[in-house]
Amino acid sequence: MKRVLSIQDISCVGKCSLTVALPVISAAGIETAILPTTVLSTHTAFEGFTFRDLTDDAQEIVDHWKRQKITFDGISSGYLGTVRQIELAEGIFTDFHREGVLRFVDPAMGDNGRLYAGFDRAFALRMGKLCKKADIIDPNMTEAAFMLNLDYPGEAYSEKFVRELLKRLCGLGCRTAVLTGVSFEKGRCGVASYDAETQEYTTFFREHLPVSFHGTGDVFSSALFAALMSGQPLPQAMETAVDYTVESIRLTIVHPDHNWYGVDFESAIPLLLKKLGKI
Ligand code: PXL
Repeated sequence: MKRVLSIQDISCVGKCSLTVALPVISAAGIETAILPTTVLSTHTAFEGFTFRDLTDDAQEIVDHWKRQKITFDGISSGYLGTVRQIELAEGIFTDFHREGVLRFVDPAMGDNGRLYAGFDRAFALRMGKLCKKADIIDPNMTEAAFMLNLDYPGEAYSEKFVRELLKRLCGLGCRTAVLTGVSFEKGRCGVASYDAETQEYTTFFREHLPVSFHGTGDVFSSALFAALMSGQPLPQAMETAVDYTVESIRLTIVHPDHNWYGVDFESAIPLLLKKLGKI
């Protein structure tokens, strides 16, 4: 069984970061080790959330793994709450790298043109530097713009702009960039990718559900990472992750009393397993 490491926070309530990555990647039949970098009462869209920084403990945990000669087949980072946590992730991507290890960075920092609470432009640029350590990154348009120090383009952009943005993202130092939340026509939404080695540009779109939920980026990136670790080539992994995310949203909104803070990714796991050829 493959073993991967997921580095990000635990938001105790909120359906994001580790409470998504752990069940989704495990369901895909991959052993999922975790490194919790912060424990929050909820994700940061709630008012008055608590924030316990675990960076010092996390470093001790990593040092123990090194003494035990523990290795990983894939390493993924998500929301990181401070610059020190970015440095911690950078060290892990360096020290635990071996031939064939997939290094995945989801620079989870913002959405809809705005950074999440507690982040500023300097933090976003620092996250951009972490991407140098990655084989693949999957920002949304907000995160891409902030990492590249560009104005947020809003919803009016061309395909040419997206192609150029993807090349610039690869210029951060990763081989592959996947841009999420891309839409070129009303009613369709999906992802676009660029592989700097093969120079291949790929897109995948589905119907755009007219709603917006926290945590969908984490659902997408967990499924994309799981699909790639399961051996799916990038275009197929993008399809798996988009379809799983859309199904999670669809199954959320069929319940009129659904919560506002996260999607029902749990109910969509059978579809993920089908897309991965497990059932
Ligand atoms: O879903 C990304 C995410 C992860 N972790 C925390 C967050 C968010 C988004 O708001 O606040 C703590």
